[in-house]
Amino acid sequence: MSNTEVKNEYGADQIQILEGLEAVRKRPGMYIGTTASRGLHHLVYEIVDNSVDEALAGYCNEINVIINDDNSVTVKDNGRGIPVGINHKAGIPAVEVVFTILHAGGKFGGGGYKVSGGLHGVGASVVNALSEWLEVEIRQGGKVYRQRYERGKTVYKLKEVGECDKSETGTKVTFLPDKLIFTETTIFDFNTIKLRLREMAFLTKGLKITLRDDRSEEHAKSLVTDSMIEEAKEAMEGKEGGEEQINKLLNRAEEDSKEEKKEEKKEVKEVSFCYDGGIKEYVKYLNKSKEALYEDILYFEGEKNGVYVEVALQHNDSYNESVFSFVNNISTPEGGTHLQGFRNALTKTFNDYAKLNKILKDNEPNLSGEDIREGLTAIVSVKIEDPQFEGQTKQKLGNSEARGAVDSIVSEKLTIYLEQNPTVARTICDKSILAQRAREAARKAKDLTRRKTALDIGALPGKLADCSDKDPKNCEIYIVEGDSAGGSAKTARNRATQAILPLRGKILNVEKARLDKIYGNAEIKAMITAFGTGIHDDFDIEKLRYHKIILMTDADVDGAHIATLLLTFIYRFMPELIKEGHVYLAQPPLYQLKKNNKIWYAYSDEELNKILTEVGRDQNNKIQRYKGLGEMDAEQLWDTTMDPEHRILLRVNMDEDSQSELDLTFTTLMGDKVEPRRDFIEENAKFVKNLDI
Ligand code: TSJ
Repeated sequence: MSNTEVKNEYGADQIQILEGLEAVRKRPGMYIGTTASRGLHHLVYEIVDNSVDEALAGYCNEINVIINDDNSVTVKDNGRGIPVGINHKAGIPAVEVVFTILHAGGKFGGGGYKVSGGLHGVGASVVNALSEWLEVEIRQGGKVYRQRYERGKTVYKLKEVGECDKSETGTKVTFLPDKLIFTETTIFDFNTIKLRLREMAFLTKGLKITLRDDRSEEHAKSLVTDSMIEEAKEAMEGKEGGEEQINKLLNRAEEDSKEEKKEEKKEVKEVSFCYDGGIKEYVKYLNKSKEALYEDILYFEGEKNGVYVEVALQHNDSYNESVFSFVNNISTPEGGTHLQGFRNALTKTFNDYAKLNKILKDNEPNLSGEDIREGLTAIVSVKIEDPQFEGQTKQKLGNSEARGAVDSIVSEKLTIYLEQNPTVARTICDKSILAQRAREAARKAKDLTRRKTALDIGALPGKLADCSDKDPKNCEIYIVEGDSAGGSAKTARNRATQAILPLRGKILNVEKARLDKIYGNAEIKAMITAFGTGIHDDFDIEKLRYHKIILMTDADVDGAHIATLLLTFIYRFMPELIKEGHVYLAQPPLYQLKKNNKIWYAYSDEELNKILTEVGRDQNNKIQRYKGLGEMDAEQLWDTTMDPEHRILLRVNMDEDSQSELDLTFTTLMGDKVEPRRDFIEENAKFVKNLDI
């Protein structure tokens, strides 16, 4: 059936519907934030959220996600199936409403949900609008129904295509993201989707989520073909902004043809997650590379004023707080009222307990929230009917009823728990009191650094060779391992824009040290004062003195370890520097090859082999293996690693979508336990090589 016929049948209403989805295609950013890789992945989460809602409503316990060979994605659940009956308001089947009317989604189902997930309220219709095509198949009442849409427009009416067992119900959606919209990439990343699905599974106890990658190697890479371009030109004929989009596509096609299609060995890619313990297992997972202070994982749940609250927590022997909060299964990295309620409850309940049981004397100062949260791993998850998201990135919960609900449920149940488990209670109180003392000592040490920074220039560390340019945008600072390499770097540098800060030996592992020790550490103090931003609450990115912070360490295992220690420090104390893309890793070469007075540098064994093949493997080749930066003279260091014209810098990235995973990365790499670290390094060999977080 053609679109004209649809219009005739449903009249003015339908025209408005089509315009609605056109708006999504015109300004996709308004609906999914970005049309880069992140927005692309949001399409998948958006569809999966609908199935998770069905699971939360109690009608679905299995979701399968498949990345197909043509780069389309299939999401299938065993729920009730989207209703196929006519929705009387719209005059079309409810399922068609879901896919063609903006902001419809799950609320159309009649019974409806108490809780609607959905990324910031964006629905299935948005995914439909931004897909080249989308097909939905529903099993309900012994029948199989199907409907197809292209770029948001109905291709044929919902039709019955077969029969099935009555007990077999569910929804299957397959969609192909539109290359005209996602001009940067339409290639899904298995790992990115995997992390989100694991999080979903942790947050929805008992739900089994499977992810499978059915792509052949060739298709796992983005390849724009001639036929795609032809098709795109046709579709964009005469459209506003069409030319620009076509050009982007052409550029991508060019990039594709340039890039060699590397042969990667492909293993079977299927993962499955199911956690009957839900967030309790999440906390266990996050603490797997740490020493827990007690065996129990505390778990409280309850409902109050329409807010369903779930909290799981356990302390470990580290000094970091790893608390992650969620609303309707959506991560809230900026926290909000639910997190405030949790913190209030924790502080109040532990102080009451400590005073009542004389662990803390009446005349002693209260434990601060930070003291109690030292070494705490926790998940705070609330489900609420009408979540209000606030803040710059809409990642902060605003509903005030959530504060009270979490506060009272946690206070009440934690009080009972502490009464019944005095040993655990005592352990946490003792740890908090130690934290309180350390914090007091740290405050004194920190005041010292702070007073010095107020004096600014005069306070800069003695070892720092600063640059003369005072505009941070032009400036970079090299953090260099070892005095001798530091010396070479000082000679080699461009004095106008490049500052050098040499560090001596291994730097302090901040995962394993209390604040007083951290603030007392000379290398850390030097970095804090040189960067100029301050840390934690005092952090101010406007005060950053260099827009590039470049970590330059030896290209060996020790060097990689030092780089990781430095990154850990920056991640824990000034994460914004990483988020804003100010942190880089220098890439010194591994080899120098000399032949007939010509010099080549190789940054990997592979590259060395390539050069050798090109220049010939003669006897008179002189190959020097650099064991450390110190073996290079100033000129070599400049040529290979510091000259902005020739050097390679790796920018350190941070995947904001998966905060808890990143936290785990650092604790695993820097923690005490050897087993999880070895597993991690084996699983993530790439990370250790590139240190790309
Ligand atoms: F929305 C969607 F298209 F993106 C989508 C929805 C995608 C996928 C893969 C699944 C779903 C979905 C929707 N799974 N299950 C449901 N359930 C309903 O829509 C539903 C079923 C029955 C009733 C009822 O009250 O009887 C209500 C609803 C909302």
